[in-house]
Amino acid sequence: LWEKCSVPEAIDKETFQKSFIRHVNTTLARSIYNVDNFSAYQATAHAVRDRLIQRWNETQQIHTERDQKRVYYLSLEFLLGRSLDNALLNLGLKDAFGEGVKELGFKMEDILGQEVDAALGNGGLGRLAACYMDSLATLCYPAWGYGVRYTYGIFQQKIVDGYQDEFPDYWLNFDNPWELPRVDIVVDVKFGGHVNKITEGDTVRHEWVGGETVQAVAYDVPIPGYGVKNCINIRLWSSKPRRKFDLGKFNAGEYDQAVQEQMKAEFLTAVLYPNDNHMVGKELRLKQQYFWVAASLYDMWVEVRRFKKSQRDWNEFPDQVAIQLNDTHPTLAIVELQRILVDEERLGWDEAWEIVTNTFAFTNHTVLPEAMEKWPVPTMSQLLPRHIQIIFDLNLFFLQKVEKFAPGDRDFLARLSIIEESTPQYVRMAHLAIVGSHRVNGVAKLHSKLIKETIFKDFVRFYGPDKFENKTNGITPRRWLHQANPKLSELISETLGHKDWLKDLSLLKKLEESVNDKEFRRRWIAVKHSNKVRLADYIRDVMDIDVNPNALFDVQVKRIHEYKRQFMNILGVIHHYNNIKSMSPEKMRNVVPRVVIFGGKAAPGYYIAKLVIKLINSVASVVNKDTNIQDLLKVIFIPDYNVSVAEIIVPASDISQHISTAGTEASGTSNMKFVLNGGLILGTVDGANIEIHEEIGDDNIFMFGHLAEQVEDLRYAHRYRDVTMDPHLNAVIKDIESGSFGEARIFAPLINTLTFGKDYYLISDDFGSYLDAQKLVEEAYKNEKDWAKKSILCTANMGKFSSDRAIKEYAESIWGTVPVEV
Ligand code: 26W
Repeated sequence: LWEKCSVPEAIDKETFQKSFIRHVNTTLARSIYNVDNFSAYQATAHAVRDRLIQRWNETQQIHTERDQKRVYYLSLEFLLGRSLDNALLNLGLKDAFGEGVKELGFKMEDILGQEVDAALGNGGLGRLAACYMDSLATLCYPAWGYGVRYTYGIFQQKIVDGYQDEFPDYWLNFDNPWELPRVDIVVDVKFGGHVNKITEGDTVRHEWVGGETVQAVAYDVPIPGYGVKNCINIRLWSSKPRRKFDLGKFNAGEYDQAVQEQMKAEFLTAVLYPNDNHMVGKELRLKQQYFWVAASLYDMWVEVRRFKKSQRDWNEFPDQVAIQLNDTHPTLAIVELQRILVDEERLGWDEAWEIVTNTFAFTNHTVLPEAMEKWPVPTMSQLLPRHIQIIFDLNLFFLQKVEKFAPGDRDFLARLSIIEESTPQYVRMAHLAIVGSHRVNGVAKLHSKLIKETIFKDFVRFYGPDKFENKTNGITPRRWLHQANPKLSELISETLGHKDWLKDLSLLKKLEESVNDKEFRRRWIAVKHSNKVRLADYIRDVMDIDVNPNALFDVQVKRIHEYKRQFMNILGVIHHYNNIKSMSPEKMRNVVPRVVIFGGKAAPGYYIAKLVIKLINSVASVVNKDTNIQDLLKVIFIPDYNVSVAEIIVPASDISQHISTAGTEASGTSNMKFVLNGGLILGTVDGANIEIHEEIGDDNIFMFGHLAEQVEDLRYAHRYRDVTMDPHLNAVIKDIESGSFGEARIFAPLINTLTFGKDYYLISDDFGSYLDAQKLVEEAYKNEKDWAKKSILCTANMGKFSSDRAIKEYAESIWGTVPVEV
């Protein structure tokens, strides 16, 4: 019966159409004569989901049978975007399903466009987690992700009068076919209460009692591998109240109070905090973190109990389980595991700690001081009274070792301490994460070097350098080339004669052999052009502005942040605009028409970042209607930048900007996406730009600006000496101040960051070389043939930046896990 009931794996058009119609009838309860695009999306999604679930089941079963060491990737963010197209491609169903819907009177494109993004993340860190899940599945590792099922993802951005406005992202409004609710998997998570110290003979144990309990309900999101049957899982936790509501109050007629507890509990996972690279110490955020971490560890515990039955020794736990901490957000997991082992399993402290530290590894994603998580001790004592005791004990034992290592060096001790001795005291989460992990890694070569020399320097001295590693980030070529750029994917596969490159990106290298093939170059250029037309259409649809697809598309899309210097970009645009305006008609003929495209969200409380958005839009509204400059310059701010918008923008870029102040961008991953799609980059000597440069060579990238090792001195000069501002920059500032782009007083706080603010991000220092680099870009673009060669060589040399390479490195040198293929 089991065999007979199984959903057919594939494949052919008719089989798909049957399941499509069945879902229209049963799942959607509609007649086949009443199917709009959205219903067609739902029916298609459910037909795919059936097959995903089958693979999911099989994978989980086999991974349980084999009982190999597993990886658990703990991330407070998974920025998945849309799932349908990705699932169709990874399962190899795209062609059959495409023909199937066409015959039924639909266009696959329209159907795909119905899906709302799963936007459970802010930016780099969340999207990295999503790419890593794709690689873990594709490479067949026994792995799970654990995260939070936010009711509201990252806010939706609208631009009103040039300003950013935020709207709630109620992504679950309609049914979500990509999750499997596990109503039977419910974990109690406790907050507050107090700790009883119980002495039994000469042993002391602690009992955490009282407090409130919130329940965590599991929702599973299947992640299919590409070209394999493996389908792994992301388990997302949603909060709900333990009791329905207070019946006593309800019966007394106090209805609102009766449901209060319920509402409070549901509030816990209601919203994703929209801050990227900036710590805001909200108590609810700490509660989210513990809630998620406690539920996840308990859930892994089910596995552990399974092997407890098999009489294995506790010391083997780290041979069975590897837990990767995606930044410091899940650091409480370290404390929670120690608590479980000591208080509940009654292991000795040192024995427990040995197990804990061998289990965890920690990835750092930023060096910005304002992004470092630290929590006030009083807040933590209230919410997690037992955990704060454990943290203080851990710190005591840790500092005793430090004291032995550097006797009498009180400053060293204070710098390393997990507790910051201020009023109030704070728990430094990064310190806790380092002390509780066996491995710490940065996300690009420069970043990993910098953390060893700056923020974690003292830890390197204490532990020695071997605990600290580099794992340069990567991106999945399945979504970021095959799916986002189907035409280029096809051209590559045809040229190489296979699709194996999608699983081994280093095979792209062979494209180099075609670089002098004129016909190949022509087709390469044609693909880029059609992607630019696709973006131009999108811009017309959402903004009602026409842009010329033959112009140079110059793109900067990413979260808006001072360190990323979108401000420098728009100041450069003003300079360029004024330059064109001053030209004679003959000179104008030499100017390459340019469309400068911006996109990205600012954290709602980040005043300066929001002003940058306003300035961009103000400049756009002046430039775009200035007929004197013909069509030589257009400025576009694309609203609500997200994963699915990125999939349209990335393949269409000629040049993209990654221009952070040296030493501030840990890695960047969109830089990799652009270059993989044959877009050149204009970048600073920062993050992964450096390694991209190493791979693709001097001729195919535009690098400029000061180096990380110069930054400290430059900042010192701004602070204590008179530094003359770059003259071009000065002229641009004067222009803004004269009201050329609207009321000058609006932008005064922004301009003050350059003058009174001491230009912390060194815009003045890099402005001259930035303009020079832009000139080189313009000159190079005039030579279509050479530009096409550069573009091809970019793609051909991006093998290193596949997330498959990154995941293999993690598996081999940190986790010690091996693949188990279904
Ligand atoms: C506590 C507030 C907060 C929230 C998010 C602090 C820090 C974060 C993230 C770690 C910020 C982030 O996304 N960092 C980015 O991580 C990417 C993936 O490694 C890198 O490519 C980016 O350079 C880095 O900014």
